[in-house]
Amino acid sequence: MSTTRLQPTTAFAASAACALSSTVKNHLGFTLRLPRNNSGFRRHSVTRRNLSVFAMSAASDPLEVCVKASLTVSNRLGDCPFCQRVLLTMEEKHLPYDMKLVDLANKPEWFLKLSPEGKVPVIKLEDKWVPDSDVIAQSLEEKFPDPPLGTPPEKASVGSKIFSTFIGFLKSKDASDGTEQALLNELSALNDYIKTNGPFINGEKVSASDLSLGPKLYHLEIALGHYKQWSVPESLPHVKSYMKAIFTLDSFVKTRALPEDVIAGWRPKVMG
Ligand SMILES: N[C@@H](CCC(=O)N[C@@H](CS)C(=O)NCC(=O)O)C(=O)O
Repeated sequence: MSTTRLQPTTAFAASAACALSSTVKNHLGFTLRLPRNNSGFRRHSVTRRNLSVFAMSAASDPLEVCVKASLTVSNRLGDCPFCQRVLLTMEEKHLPYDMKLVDLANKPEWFLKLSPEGKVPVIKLEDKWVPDSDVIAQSLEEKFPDPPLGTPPEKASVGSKIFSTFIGFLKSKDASDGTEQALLNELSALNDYIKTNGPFINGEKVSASDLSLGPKLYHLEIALGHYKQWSVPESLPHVKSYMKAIFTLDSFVKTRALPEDVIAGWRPKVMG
């Protein structure tokens, strides 16, 4: 098992303690569920002493997360956009984490035991291994609400068809089958949306929908550039500025895949 311990980009110890303290503040007066050894949760009535003890504990106990390993470089994060979404969420919430790199071409027994479907990402929360980036992002939001990353429901589906239309176009062998136009229609809708609501989907601040869409747009840019010599047209400047705004976040730079891995990862789909 390859394990890589990462600290969030910022001074995590202070900020995570801070984040948990304010989480706790939001709940003052209630019986709380607070982290124990990173995995279990047990109930505590709130006292000042408990707060500082458990804020420290949450700051120093990394979350365990299984992610795809690189196909091209040993002991490095690979090219799964769903894994990057989870890592981005933890980075933006200043949560420390331990990455367990999984070779998906040769899944080890220990991994299949905790992820019977054989998929990444999976994360250990309250002593249970939780799969699926949608579920994981939601769970992290509930357990670590500060800083809040939720996207309002009416904005949550912005850009949600881009990934499937990108894959359709990438796999297409017929230039006139409409797959390029289908992708352009979705990107155009995003362009209009960002023009009036940007720079991010929820306005000034990055939110959960950006952390889901950003890695997919990264794959789109690299894979279509490589396999189809295609790029987002100049006529969609707000998509371009949106991509730049996400791709230059410290959290994104820290968790992005190597372009070579993105290219290698899509090869079977393009060739198949
Ligand atoms: N809906 C899942 C999709 C996860 C997924 O498909 N992960 C891929 C890697 S990008 C995987 O683990 N595939 C299994 C395999 O390649 O054998 C999520 O959002 O987490």
